[in-house]
Amino acid sequence: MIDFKKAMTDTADAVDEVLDDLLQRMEGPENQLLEAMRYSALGGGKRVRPFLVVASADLFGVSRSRSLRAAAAIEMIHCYSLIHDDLPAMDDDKLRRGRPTVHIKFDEATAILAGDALLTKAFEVLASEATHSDARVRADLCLAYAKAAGDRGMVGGQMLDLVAQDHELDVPEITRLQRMKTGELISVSCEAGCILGKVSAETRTVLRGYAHDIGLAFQIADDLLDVEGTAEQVGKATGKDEAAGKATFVSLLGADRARKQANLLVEQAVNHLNIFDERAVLLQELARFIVNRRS
Ligand code: GRG
Repeated sequence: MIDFKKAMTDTADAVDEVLDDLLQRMEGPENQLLEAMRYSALGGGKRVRPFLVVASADLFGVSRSRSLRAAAAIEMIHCYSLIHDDLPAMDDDKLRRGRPTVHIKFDEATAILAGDALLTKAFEVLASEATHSDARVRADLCLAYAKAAGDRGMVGGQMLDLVAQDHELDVPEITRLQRMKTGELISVSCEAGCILGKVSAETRTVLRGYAHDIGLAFQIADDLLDVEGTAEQVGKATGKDEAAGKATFVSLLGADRARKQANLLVEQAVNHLNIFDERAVLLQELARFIVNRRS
């Protein structure tokens, strides 16, 4: 039987090793930048996105030496978004992954630069020959990551979120916002496995369906944790959405309906992968983990 928890831990350890290697300290006072990048990227986290990259790449027999680099790159982009999201100009958070946020541990300017450098580093890693010998694959990876992280993806979603503070959003609007802000990075994590494996458009569509459903389920679970979790459990401040009067899936649907919707999405995600038989068990387990997680 497949041990999902062990697979998660093993992948997290392997990604940490690659991140440790890619974010080497340097001589001189500018090393403060590397310390801040390392503090963020090597400071825990569930490593859901790297797991998605590795598990989807495994489906297509991609070597770990390649998939772990694409996994490290997605975690760098995710960490950059967390650093910038925690800044006083955005969410103004002091706690992340159970530790002081980067601008508290270092300072605001260093946090901005550490985020910038993690984002840039991710593309350096993707564009490097060590990630894939085929230049077309490397270009496709860069394009997909850029689209997911940029104005039509995560950053655009963050802008929508900021603008939304002035008016009430409805469920379709929240769905679109979250799809961009959180969902696109989750989707591209699965897509990376497809790009590395040079799979057919049909296979890519199957993974896209799975990623779409777990992305929304992930966000609903995050909204539920914000209402039901404690800062100690979750590793970041909770109750923030309600305090800010922010519309979320939970505020609009109520906790019970939101939970039912998340479970439905997970079952749908699991079904998408049935064509892979037992080869996709880890990805199916991850879908269930996403709604049952406590942090
Ligand atoms: C500031 C450019 C910029 C973007 C911000 C993704 C994002 C956009 C902000 C993160 C803040 C947030 C609470 C987003 C909602 C869901 C989410 C991405 C939660 C954090 O991801 P996890 O749970 O965190 O995977 P760990 O720590 O486990 O990696």
